[in-house]
Amino acid sequence: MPGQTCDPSPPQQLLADWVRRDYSARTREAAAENPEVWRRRDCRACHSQSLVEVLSLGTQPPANAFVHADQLPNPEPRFPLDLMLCEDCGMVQLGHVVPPELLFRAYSFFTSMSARMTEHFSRLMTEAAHEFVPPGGLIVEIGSNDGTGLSSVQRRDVRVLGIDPARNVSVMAASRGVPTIAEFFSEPLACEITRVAGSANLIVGCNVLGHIDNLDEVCRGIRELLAPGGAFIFEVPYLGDLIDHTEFDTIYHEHLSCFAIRPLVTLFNRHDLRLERIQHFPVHGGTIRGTVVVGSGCSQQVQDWIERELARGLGRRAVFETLNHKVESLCDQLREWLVASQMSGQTVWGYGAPAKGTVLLNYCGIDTSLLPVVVDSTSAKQGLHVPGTHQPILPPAKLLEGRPDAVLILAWNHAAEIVGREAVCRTAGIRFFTPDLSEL
Ligand code: DWN
Repeated sequence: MPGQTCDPSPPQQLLADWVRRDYSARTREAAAENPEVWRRRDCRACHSQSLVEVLSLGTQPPANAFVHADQLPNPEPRFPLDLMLCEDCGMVQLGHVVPPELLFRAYSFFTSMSARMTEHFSRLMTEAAHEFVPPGGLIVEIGSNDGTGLSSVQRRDVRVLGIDPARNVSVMAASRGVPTIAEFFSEPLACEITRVAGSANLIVGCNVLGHIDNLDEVCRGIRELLAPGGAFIFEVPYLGDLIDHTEFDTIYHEHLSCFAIRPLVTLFNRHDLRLERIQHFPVHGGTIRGTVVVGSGCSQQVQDWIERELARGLGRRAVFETLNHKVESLCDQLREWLVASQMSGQTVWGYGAPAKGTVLLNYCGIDTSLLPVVVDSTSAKQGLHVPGTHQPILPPAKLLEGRPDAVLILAWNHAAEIVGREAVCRTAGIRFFTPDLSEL
């Protein structure tokens, strides 16, 4: 904020005022950038050019670009979805970048929609604040979405600040009392926050590193913003789980990187950052939480993870040859089951319209003839249609009216929560399946 003198450590209320006054005006004026997709030629973690394609999901519409009924006859944008492997550091990444302005300015995914995820992030914040944040300290969350994580910080003696480029979710966060800068995280923004609010004792970024093309910029921003003795805690879906459980539907344009530990250490070390601790959680199909501090190398615990990755060949092409076969067979089985259901007069609906559902339906070619309807509890998605395959999205309450014979849980990472919520439907005889055709 040029020309303004700032208390280096303003209280929470002043942070809220600053964000409201300065950033809401700026973001309202921000225009969409050039919508052209571009091809990345070097690795996001180490900049090697030894990139080889290991899986192609063809061309797909952006997974969260839900379609209004009056737009259905119009052609949708589609972009290549090819997974590349860096043969030097083992980083797995998309070959094409869809402009982030197109993907993230208006967002239809809200962290608060899952009680289980809300609890998960609340625990993360409580534990991390206890470990790293002194009284009066600052927590900054990158990709803070609707403020679910930061609003769960119970301590009144710490300040919180969210950063998220999606204007709609930033407004939701503000209504929860979380001042949120509706911007992409960058080094200049980190400098500005440091100047205005002081440095951060804790920086959190959950399910956000994979969304960012320029990871060097993020690391430089973290280095700039991090207070001495502070930590950056991140969560990302783990590549090992993607491969073990054939979670190919988590590959979409928003997820530019699929992380293993080895390339993460390569990336952080290039920026004087040290991966100190790794924890593994079952959420979102298998997630790793990393704790990063200023320094070099990595801890022995992290090194052990790397040894295990090397032993199982995680950064090698052969692993992806197997993955390709597993993807094909999962799709074939799923289609055969849907066709058989249709032939025997049974109806199957989808449950959840997650981004991963768009990939699954489009890649497997499951249109409205095989799966006529999808239900989802997110009101922002209801009334719209799934990108590419065009299933209408209805509220879950419609299940009991429509009485399909079976439900395919597209949001399989929330299967337990969904089945618990829809106990009445199961009692009414509706059967619930995940995409690998396990019945719940
Ligand atoms: O990184 C990302 C993550 C974490 O979340 C993204 N880029 C976008 C998003 O991915 P997703 O859309 O695949 O997320 P979910 O969490 O699998 O989406 C779940 C969907 O299911 C939501 O649309 C809400 C819906 N749902 C529901 O209808 N009833 C979820 C629950 C728990 C329910 O009970």
